[in-house]
Amino acid sequence: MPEFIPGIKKIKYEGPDSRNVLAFRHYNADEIIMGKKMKDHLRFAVAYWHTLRGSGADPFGSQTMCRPWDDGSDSIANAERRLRANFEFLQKLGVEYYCFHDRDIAPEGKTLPQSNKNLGAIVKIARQLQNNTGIKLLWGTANLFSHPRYMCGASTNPDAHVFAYAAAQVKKAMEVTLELGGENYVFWGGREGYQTLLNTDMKRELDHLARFLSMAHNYKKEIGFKGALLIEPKPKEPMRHQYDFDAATVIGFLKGHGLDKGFKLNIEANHATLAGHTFEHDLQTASDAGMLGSIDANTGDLLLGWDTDQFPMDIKSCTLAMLVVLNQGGIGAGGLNFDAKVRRESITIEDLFTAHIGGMDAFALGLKNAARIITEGSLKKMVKDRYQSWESGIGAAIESGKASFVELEKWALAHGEPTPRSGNQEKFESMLNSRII
Ligand code: XLS
Ligand code: NI
Ligand code: NI
Repeated sequence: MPEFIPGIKKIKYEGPDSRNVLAFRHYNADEIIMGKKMKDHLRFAVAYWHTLRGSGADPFGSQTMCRPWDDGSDSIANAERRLRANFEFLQKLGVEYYCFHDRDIAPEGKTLPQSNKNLGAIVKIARQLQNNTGIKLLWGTANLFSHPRYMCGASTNPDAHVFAYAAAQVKKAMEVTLELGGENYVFWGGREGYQTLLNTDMKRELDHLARFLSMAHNYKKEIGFKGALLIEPKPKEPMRHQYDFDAATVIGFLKGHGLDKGFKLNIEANHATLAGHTFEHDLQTASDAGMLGSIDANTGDLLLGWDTDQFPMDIKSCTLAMLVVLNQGGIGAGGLNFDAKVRRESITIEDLFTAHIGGMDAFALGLKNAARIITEGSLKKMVKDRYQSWESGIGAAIESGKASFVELEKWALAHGEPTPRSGNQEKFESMLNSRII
C-alpha cells in the first residue's frame, strides 16, 4: 500500500506526562475500565465527509486545505486514492471505525445508474481494504441534501418524483452498508423541513417522512440488514425549521407513527445545543426512551449559532456524556463518531491527527471520570436521597397508581404545608468538579 502520510507513524499511548502532540495521553485502547477495554467503550469512528472531504471552504472563502493525494477531481481514481488515504489515516490513528455518506466515497454520476456504478466500484475496494486492515464501518448514510434536486427536501419534498428518487438512493446506500458489514444505518434529516409555512403542508410532509422511514424499515428486513436504523435530530440548518428537531420531537414522531420499535437515535452534541439543550440532555432523553443508539461526538461554539462541528475538547462535557452512556450499560453497537472538522486555518495533516487525538483523549478522560463517579456511587446516592419521599407512604401510593385526586386532597389537608428541601445544586456541581481530572 503506498504511503499517503509518510511523515507520521502509528500514534502511541505515552501517558499523561507526555508532551508529544502526536501521542495519546489518556486514550489507552486496551486499558480496562469497569471490566471492558477503553476502545470497546468508546468505539471511535472517523467521519469521512469531514476528514477526507473537508476542504476548509466556507461561505466567505474557498478551499484552504490541499491534501497531497487529492487532485480535486471527481474521478474514480481520485476517489480510490482518498479511500486508501482514509484507511492509512485510521490505521495510524488507531481508530477502528469510519462512517460515510454514499456521495463522500464515490462521485455522483449524471444518472442514477451511473452513480450506483461509481459507488459499487469504490465499495468493492473498501471491502478489500476493510478485510486487510480490520477497520469496520460504524454506519453508512445517503447524502440527500447536496444535489439541487433535494433543495426542497427529499422524502418531504412537495414533488413525489423527488421522494421516489430519494428512496432509490437510500435503497442503494442501505445495500452498500450491508455489503460492508455496517453496524448501523443513519438518517439525518438533511433538508427535511421548511423555510416558510406559507408554501408548506407540514402535516402532509411529516406523513411522507413517516412513510419513507417505514419503507426503509421494510427494506432492512427484506435484505437482512441486522444493524440499527438511527435518526439524527437537528433543529435547524440548512432549513429554517427541521422536522427532526431534537430527541424528544423525534421520539414523539416515531411513536405517533408506530415506528419507535424500528428506530433508535444518533445524538450529535452540536445539534443538541442548537436546539437549546445541553448535549447530556438529549443523550438522557434518548437513553430514557431506550433509544440511544449512537453518538456524533463534536461540539459547537458558545459565540456562534450554527453547526460549527468542532472537535470535542471539553472534559466536563465528555464526562457528563459518558455518565449517560455508562448508566445505560454502554453504547452497544453504536459508537462515538467524530462528526467534526478541523478549523479552516488548520491546514496540515498533522492538524487532522492532533484534532482526533485531542478528541479521543478528552473522551478517554470523560470515560475514566464517569467510571470513577459511578463506581464510587455518591452521586447516585445524592440523587436517590432527593427522591426519598417516593419510596414509601403517599409517594409509593402515587407511583403505583393507587392514589386519586380525592385521596390526595384528603392527605394534603391532613399534612399541611410541605417543608422546603434544598436542591443543593452547588453541592452537586462541586462534587462533580472534585471527581473530574
Ligand atoms: C449534519 C449532520 C450530518 C450527519 C450525517 O449536520 O451532522 O453530518 O451526521 O448525515
Ligand atoms: Ni452528524
Ligand atoms: Ni451536524
